[in-house]
Amino acid sequence: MSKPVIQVTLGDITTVEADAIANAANTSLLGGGGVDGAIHRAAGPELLAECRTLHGCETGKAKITKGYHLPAKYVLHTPGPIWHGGGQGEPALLAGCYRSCLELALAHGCRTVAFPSISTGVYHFPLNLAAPIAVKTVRAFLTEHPEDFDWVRFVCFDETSRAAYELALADN
Ligand code: AR6
Repeated sequence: MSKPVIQVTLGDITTVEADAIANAANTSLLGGGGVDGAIHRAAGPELLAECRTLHGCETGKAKITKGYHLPAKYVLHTPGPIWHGGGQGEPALLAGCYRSCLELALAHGCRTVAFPSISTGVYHFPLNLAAPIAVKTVRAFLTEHPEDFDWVRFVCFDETSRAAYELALADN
């Protein structure tokens, strides 16, 4: 088996054919704006119905649901940290999001996983700090589990994000 690869693309994560896509959720897991809203719209109302059974999720952790009308089989819902200046454990919490999602993906036999840029939208985590944390955490997890994944992809919604993740991938 060849080594799993980390990719960066520009696009809409709701169209990605992966075993699992991550959702930058909030702790209620009951939907919202941004990528969360887009995922719920594309998945259909069954997604919210399943989310209601989960009773929320802590920041930095993740919970899994089916993907319903999405091309992805599963959704990994993870509430990222809201940026408060960096002194409230935000970096460790953000790393926890990526790790928790990959742990769940592994437990469910998902070999292909796509992530949006967690916390860098309305939660205002600085992109230049978030991208290296994301890349480093994913890379460390894949190194620990070299046989279990084919690819992990960062699906960026704008060119600025794509450039930040490309840079982080090249630097790390
Ligand atoms: N595909 C990929 N990325 C997307 C898409 C999409 N379809 N739509 C937006 N993005 P945000 P957060 C990008 O605000 O900062 C919600 O209301 C977006 O451009 O979605 O973690 C939740 O319910 C940005 O780069 O997530 C929470 O309350 C990135 O996704 C809160 O927002 C994350 O932006 C979470 O805030």
